[in-house]
Amino acid sequence: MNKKLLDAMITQLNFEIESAFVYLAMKNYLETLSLDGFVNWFDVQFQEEMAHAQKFMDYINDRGGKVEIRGFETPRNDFESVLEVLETSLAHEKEVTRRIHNLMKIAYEVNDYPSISLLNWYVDEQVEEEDNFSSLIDKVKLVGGKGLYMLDKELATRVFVPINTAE
Ligand code: OFO
Repeated sequence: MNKKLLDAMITQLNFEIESAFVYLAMKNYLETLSLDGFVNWFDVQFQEEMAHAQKFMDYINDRGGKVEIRGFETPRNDFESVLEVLETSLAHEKEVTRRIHNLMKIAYEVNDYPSISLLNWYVDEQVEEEDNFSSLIDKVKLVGGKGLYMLDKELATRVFVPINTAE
């Protein structure tokens, strides 16, 4: 694999792991509010991010590259409200999207067609990731404080679906 593309992909897989820990910290903040549905939803989000990282790792290994696990920033552990958690999440996903698009740009520069094919999956996934959080923000704004309990029940039903069967 092209060295620049491989390095950018390794950076991205580490950012996916960092994303997992961003959501794990949020999950533990939500535990303090006893919002079990939100806790479940963010736990699934944590698992999804680890699966995103794993998908990159499997691909790099398949292409004969060497994965490196790097350090990352301590995630934010305290928030003012559920809404702030969700707005921070949406901003985070927009940053992930920007990075995935940049990765795709490099894959095109070096004409790496298998990587372009792989990255198409992530481009589509990011549309869903941003939509998930913006819909949740709309719902929380709509129901306000009292309706949060009902929304919390709805979020308790989210289950983690492994990537291969989700495709
Ligand atoms: Fe991996 O998509 Fe969210 O961060």
